[in-house]
Amino acid sequence: MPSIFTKIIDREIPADILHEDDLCLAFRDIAPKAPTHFLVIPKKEIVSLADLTDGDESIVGRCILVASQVAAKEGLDGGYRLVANCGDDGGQEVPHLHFHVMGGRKLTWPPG
Ligand code: IU
Repeated sequence: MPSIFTKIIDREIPADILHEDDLCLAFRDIAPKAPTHFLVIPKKEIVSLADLTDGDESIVGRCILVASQVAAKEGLDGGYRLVANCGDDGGQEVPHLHFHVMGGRKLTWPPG
C-alpha cells in the first residue's frame, strides 16, 4: 500500500521540498519538533529500516548523504540529529522509511 509519502513523491499532495534526485526526496516536516526539521525518504517504497535488503545499500547511503548536505544548506552548523523511527516500539507512524533531521536548538538525550 502506498503511504502518504508516496503521494508527496508523486506531487499528489504538497510539501516544502528541499532536495530531489533519482533515489530520494527531502522535505520539511509538516509538524516540526525543532526550528529546523526535515525528512529524507527513499523514492522506493520501503516500509522501515527492518525491511531493508542488501540491494538497498546505495539508497540508504544516498539518503544519509542528502541529510548531511541539506543540513549544511539549512545552516545547521551547530549540529543536528538524524533519527529513523522503526516500527511500533520505535514510534514510527508513517509506514515509509524516513530519516528525520532536526536541529536549530539544543536537543536532549535520550529520547522518551
Ligand atoms: P514517524 O517517525 O513516522 O513518527 O514520523 C512521521 C513524520 O512525518 C512526523 O514528524 C510527521 O509530522 C511527518 N509528516 C509530514 O511531514 N507530512 C505528512 O503529510 C505526514 C506526516 I501524514
